[in-house]
Amino acid sequence: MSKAPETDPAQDTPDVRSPRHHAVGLPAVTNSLRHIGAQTGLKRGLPLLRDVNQAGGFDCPGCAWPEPAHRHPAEFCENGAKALAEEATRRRVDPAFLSAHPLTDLADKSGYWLGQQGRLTTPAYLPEGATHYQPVTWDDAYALIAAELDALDHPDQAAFYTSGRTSNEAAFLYQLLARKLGTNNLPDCSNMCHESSGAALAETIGIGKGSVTLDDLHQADLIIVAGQNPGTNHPRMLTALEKAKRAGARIATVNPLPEAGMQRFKNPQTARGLAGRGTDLTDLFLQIKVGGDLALFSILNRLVLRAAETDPAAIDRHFIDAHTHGFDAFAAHHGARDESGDAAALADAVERTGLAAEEIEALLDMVLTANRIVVCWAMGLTQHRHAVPTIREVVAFLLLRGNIGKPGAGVCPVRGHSNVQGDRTMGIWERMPDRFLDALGTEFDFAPPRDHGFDTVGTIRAMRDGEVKVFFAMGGNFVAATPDTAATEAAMRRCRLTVHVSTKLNRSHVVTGARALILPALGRTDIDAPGGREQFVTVEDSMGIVHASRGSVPALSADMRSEVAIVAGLARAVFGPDDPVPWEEFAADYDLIRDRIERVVPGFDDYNARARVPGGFALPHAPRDGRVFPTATGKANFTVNPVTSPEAGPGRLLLQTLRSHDQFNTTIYGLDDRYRGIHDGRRVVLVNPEDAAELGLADGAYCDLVSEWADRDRRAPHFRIVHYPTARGCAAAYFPETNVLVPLDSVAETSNTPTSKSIVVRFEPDSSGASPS
Ligand SMILES: Nc1nc2c(c(=O)[nH]1)N[C@H]1C(S)=C(S)[C@@H](COP(=O)(O)OP(=O)(O)OC[C@H]3O[C@@H](n4cnc5c(=O)[nH]c(N)nc54)[C@H](O)[C@@H]3O)O[C@H]1N2
Ligand SMILES: Nc1nc2c(c(=O)[nH]1)N[C@H]1C(S)=C(S)[C@@H](COP(=O)(O)OP(=O)(O)OC[C@H]3O[C@@H](n4cnc5c(=O)[nH]c(N)nc54)[C@H](O)[C@@H]3O)O[C@H]1N2
Ligand code: SF4
Ligand SMILES: [Mo]
Repeated sequence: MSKAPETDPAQDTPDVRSPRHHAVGLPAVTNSLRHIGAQTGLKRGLPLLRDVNQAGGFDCPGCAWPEPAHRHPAEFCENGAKALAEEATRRRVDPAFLSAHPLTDLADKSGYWLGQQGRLTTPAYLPEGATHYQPVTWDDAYALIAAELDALDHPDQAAFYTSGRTSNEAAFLYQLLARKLGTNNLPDCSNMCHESSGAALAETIGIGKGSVTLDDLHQADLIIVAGQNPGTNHPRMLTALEKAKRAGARIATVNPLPEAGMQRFKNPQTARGLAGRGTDLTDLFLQIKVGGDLALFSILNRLVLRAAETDPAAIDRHFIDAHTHGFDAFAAHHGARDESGDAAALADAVERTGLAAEEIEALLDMVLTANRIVVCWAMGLTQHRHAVPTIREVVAFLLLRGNIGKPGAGVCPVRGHSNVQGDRTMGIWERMPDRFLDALGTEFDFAPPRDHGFDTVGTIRAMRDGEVKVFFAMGGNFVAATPDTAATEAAMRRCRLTVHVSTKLNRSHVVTGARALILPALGRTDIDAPGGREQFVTVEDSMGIVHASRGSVPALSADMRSEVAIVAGLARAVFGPDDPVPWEEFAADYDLIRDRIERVVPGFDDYNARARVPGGFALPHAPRDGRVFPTATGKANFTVNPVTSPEAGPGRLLLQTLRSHDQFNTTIYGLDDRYRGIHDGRRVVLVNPEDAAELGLADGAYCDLVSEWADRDRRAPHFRIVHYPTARGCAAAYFPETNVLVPLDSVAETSNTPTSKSIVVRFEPDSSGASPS
């Protein structure tokens, strides 16, 4: 019997040391250079490091953190360098590789191994029943897809997934292709990521994006970082936090884990950071129980309201009266003055958060003395059943003291992929509003479909049920990133055709429909010069700044195409020679695409001119720019969010699935998680020593993780137990190895985001038979 990919021997025996208490410093610099050296060599590596995140250069393909206006010559982090090395590698997956590796071999390899084989350099086709992918011409590939789409009973039997690296230009054409075909089935990675933020923000402030700029962060009095690990996932955010700190800000960190990056930052751009002690970032660390944030912000709001009874300045009454709706119901929900009620609410919050009452009061003191507050968050808040109410309560917290639409204050959901926010702006969403569809239809003279399409979880269910038969992915690694791995892989296998536009080999290429295609795309780092004329693309960062990105290094093969060219070529094959959309012209000159975007999407006036301004331009944001709230009520909405939190039950822990320092989502760069002291392996589960003692889990022992859900149990074998200072009652392990534990039907209310941060698990003896003796 073949070995399952999860039991890759390289991942079997992790070595565990003490966690670190500071981040970055010299090791980050040497690690960056090591990755670049190993993958790209100096000839490709040096131009990359020179150009990344510089005006005139290319946007880092890593996370969505923005660039400062005044750039340092080295404006990147260790994980940006790893992302560059991974993408710009000289290693290649070519026809020889594909003919040497039958699919059964590839299906047996770990995601790490697959990614390490190099860039995809040639279009590849897996005919029905074939044992190997084989080279195919671009025209044949397009014709195959067009024929399968044409054979569907209805366009809604196709789904078009997007991952967040796709440029604005490619994303705009891609959604046009799907909608002209007749479907809104445009699931994206955002459905698993910040969808909860988008849902909560759209309802409360009228726009699903963050309201702060880098300057706001620098000017804040108090920054609360909740459910986010910037030291690993947005490393240059530490520079912004350091700057804020030096200007007098205080920082409160809310996290079940004491993440090194939020403790002390050694800025590699300064001598102080490289050789000295660095900067202490966190003033108050609240080690919250997984899922306790709604309880925390709820009690905080109650206490702020209570403070306002004796000191009216505790809330911004003028802002509340002028700009908000629903305050009375909100205040009533948090109760009138009543000492026993307040005590009971506080006791309940202590129970649900695992925090001491004094810690909550310490945060309250910081809040009441701060005029400008920013709350930053990421997946620790969005991937829970009650994620949307949690974020609504965060918004209410900011509204109470007028902390939206003034300098130094606001909401800061920190986005993941480098253009995930831009993709949404371009229409990658299964539920785009009518005003967008109207403008798109007018511009391209067709009637876009109006029924909402499938999101990510909806797409998996539809594939499972035979309703979606053609799955097309613009980037990403759908089967590895989505929940319920076994169910999702089975669903994918039911498709008639699966197509992936990709840069690197991954698990989704080897778990296929009856037929499959891999289409090799150029990435951010690659020079894109169709017909010899160099083109640039644009992206939008987490703070709504749109700017240009131009590749730096020659593509590894002439057979790779830009995402724009791929969409345009496919669209021509699908819609035929008479289709009036000038697909070929778009593919030759991206300015022509930007002209169309300007006419369809608000905020892009003078797009081509402003995209050429170094540093780009800011999209309008009504709440930030003028305290205008385009909600249903025309005001910012207070909401009523009954307190709830997940319960594990006796003998169980709440498992959160998170990222190591050596990965970008499903892309594994290496097997270390340096800051947490984990080396040479990924199958670890972090457990509080006191919980471990109660549950009889010895440090270093191996176990199975078993998740419990209404339909059945799910098992992930062979995890090394690591005693670790996480909050009581909680555990942590890396995704994607643990996605097998996340039930497809365990999703957030409203946003339908998988609850990847609160999975009830029990521990059983290791069933893999692979435990080292
Ligand atoms: N190097 C690197 N960079 C990345 C990525 C990557 O994989 N690698 N991924 C990118 C993407 S797509 C995204 S979305 C972002 C993700 O960025 P993050 O959200 O920082 O990513 P996670 O590793 O999922 O970390 C979640 C953090 O929330 C904490 N947490 C978990 N549950 C709770 C909770 O209930 N409450 C609170 N308060 N905290 C909790 C965890 O302990 C952890 O510190 O990063 C982006 N950047
Ligand atoms: N359990 C659990 N599951 C999670 C999460 C979690 O915290 N826990 N996080 C969720 C989150 S926040 C997200 S965003 C999703 C991520 O889900 P995805 O976006 O689907 O996954 P990625 O791993 O980012 O995709 C990596 C692949 O994208 C391709 N790629 C990279 N760059 C490019 C490019 O420029 N163009 C093209 N065409 N392809 C490219 C490569 O082939 C690579 O293998 O995962 C989610 N899944
Ligand atoms: S912070 Fe994010 S965008 Fe910036 S260099 Fe690092 S990975 Fe790239
Ligand atoms: Mo994400």
